[in-house]
Amino acid sequence: MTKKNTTLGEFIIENQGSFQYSSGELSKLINAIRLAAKVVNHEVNKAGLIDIIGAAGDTNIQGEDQQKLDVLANDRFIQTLKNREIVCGIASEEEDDFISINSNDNQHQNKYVVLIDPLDGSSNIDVNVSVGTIFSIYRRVTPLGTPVTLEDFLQSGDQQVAAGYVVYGTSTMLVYTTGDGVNGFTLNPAIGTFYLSHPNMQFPETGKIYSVNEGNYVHFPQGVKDYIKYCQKEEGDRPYTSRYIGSLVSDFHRNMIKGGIYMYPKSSMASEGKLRLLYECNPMAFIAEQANGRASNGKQRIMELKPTELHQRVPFFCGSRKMVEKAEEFMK
Ligand code: P6P
Repeated sequence: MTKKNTTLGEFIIENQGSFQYSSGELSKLINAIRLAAKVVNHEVNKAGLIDIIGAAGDTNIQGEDQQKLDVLANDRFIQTLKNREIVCGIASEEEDDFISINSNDNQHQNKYVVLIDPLDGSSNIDVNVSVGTIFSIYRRVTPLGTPVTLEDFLQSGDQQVAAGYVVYGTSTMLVYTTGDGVNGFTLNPAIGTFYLSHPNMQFPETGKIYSVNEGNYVHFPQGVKDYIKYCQKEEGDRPYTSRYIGSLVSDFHRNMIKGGIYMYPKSSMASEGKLRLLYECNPMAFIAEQANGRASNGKQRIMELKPTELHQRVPFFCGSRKMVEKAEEFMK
């Protein structure tokens, strides 16, 4: 077990050998994400001070108003990944199509693709509620040396080599996995260094927190309604507590530490729910499973799903294993 207060940089070097595919490229990739996270953190933390909050006057493919920080975070992560010359392709919530990185000949020799939600929960920015970055990393499946294709991005979550999130909250944390457990690093903003503060993070097997937008209750499928009523019933260790920040990364992070379930079900308003499979649900599912939690679409593991399009949505139930299993029972 790596000792606390190890820096992220030291941790990456110490654990590089344990990663079966490590050729240093993945370490460079995590380091690039570390740098971009610091830059975005700096911008997020002063959002109220300079004119970068509020709508950017544009909308993304999701039809959502792009907040200026969305655009800034997207640009920062894409630029950092391009400059480090370690990926051959990027897909982002803020980009209609994937980006093929082919600025010079050897770019195509890079074997990783990154899928990212650069600033999730951005509608919370103007009201000073925490937001997050979510990233997912795969090895490409098409031949090295050729431009990436959509096939490189439409891989099931079980093929991820790494995934993580940055939560810009009361403190800024980077939490990630390369398939060997989940570790959390807290940024010391005074010196711009991430320190290992939460080694080997694990979801408690069960919990007493449920996170769902109950304003959509009337539109939920009956099984979801029945599970919510189960959470609220005075029986045994219930009623549970309802905690919903409206920022996936924050709700997920709290529930991983305290125990709980996050739900974004389908509804009569959103036939596949709201969250995107590739750059929200798959990376959070990889982290959840690596932390002994569970992530499903209500029927099967999120990471088994075979994606069919870049921005597809899926219903999402994620958190303490026994709570997700109980919710699935109600939805059978
Ligand atoms: P609603 C933010 O837009 C997000 O993608 C997640 O971070 C968050 O949990 C969810 O949507 C909130 O959606 O419909 O409850 O406001």
